[in-house]
Amino acid sequence: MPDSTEQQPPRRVVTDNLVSLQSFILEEETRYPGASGDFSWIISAISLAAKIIAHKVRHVRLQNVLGEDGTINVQGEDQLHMDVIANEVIMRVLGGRGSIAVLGSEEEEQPTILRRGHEGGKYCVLFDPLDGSSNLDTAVGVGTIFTILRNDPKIHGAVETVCQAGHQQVAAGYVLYGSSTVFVITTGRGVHMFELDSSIGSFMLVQSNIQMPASKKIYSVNEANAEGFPEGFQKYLKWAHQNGYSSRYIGSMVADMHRTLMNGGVFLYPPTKKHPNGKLRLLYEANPMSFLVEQAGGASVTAAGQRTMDIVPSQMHERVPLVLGSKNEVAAVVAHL
Ligand code: AHM
Ligand code: MG
Repeated sequence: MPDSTEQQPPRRVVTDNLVSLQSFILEEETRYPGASGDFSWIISAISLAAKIIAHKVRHVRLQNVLGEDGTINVQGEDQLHMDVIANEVIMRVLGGRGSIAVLGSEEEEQPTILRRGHEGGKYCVLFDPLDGSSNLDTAVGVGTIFTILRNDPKIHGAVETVCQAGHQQVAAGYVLYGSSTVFVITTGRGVHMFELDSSIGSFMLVQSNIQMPASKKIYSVNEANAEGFPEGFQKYLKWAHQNGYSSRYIGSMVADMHRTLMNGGVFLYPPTKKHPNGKLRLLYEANPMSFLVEQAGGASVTAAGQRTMDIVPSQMHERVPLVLGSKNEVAAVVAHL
């Protein structure tokens, strides 16, 4: 037995621990007694898919995967090679995870049922495989957006299963393939950011509990559509012009939202002549971003001023006009609507 009076070496306190996405999620799961580890398997699959897509995105020219695929998706949009590749990668990686019941993608008309009823499957995953892909030919940042929902085995249809209000999300996040590749996630306990260290193949924690500034005089909108915006949005823009606001618009939602999350401001996609319900899809674009923004202290509403995450969807690909970002900036838009 060591003598307890013996002098111990000084205890070292490490405050700048290196934490991978994998270990962060495993740690999160230990907070839920009886957790099976299924959830961390799904996040680990998404991170694997993200690494494969990040590699492809970085080499689109060398691998000759720029340009159109010659196919059209359910939204009537021309699919690019990279849309199809990113979708296939996520489908193949997530398809092997036993805890997933249903997968839904922007690129596919119907949700894919992996297992039902007695076959199990606790979760559904919905995603936009490569948001902003039309920017790839100019090497602008693009991203993958995802949301994880619970599967209710009592609901029979796959579409009905995934048509859940945003406040029911279990987790949501995005991966931005920009000048660096970052993975931003919330499980309802803050927003955390990981950066891909490709030399070791891991996403490493670089910022936890991200909080966005409550105010920042920046709006992000495709202002070329302004004539078709409802009057309230036009009034807001006029007010912003008169009040010293700056404009930033990349045209790639993940990149625009990442800047908004980190620096503050407001991102808008109002109804336009071409898209009377806005362009962005509720289930796999608006809801995940809204969950992240609310967790970071911001707000997200529709053109009618309703909380985005309270909308009960009726279709997997439905669109919603969107206003989200810093709390006070969203309030300033709403005041004009
Ligand atoms: P996508 O999912 O087909 O790539 O379209 C969504 C993208 C968003 O990334 C971006 O915010 C928006 O379209 C830009 O639209 P617009 O060119 O009308 O401004
Ligand atoms: Mg998209």
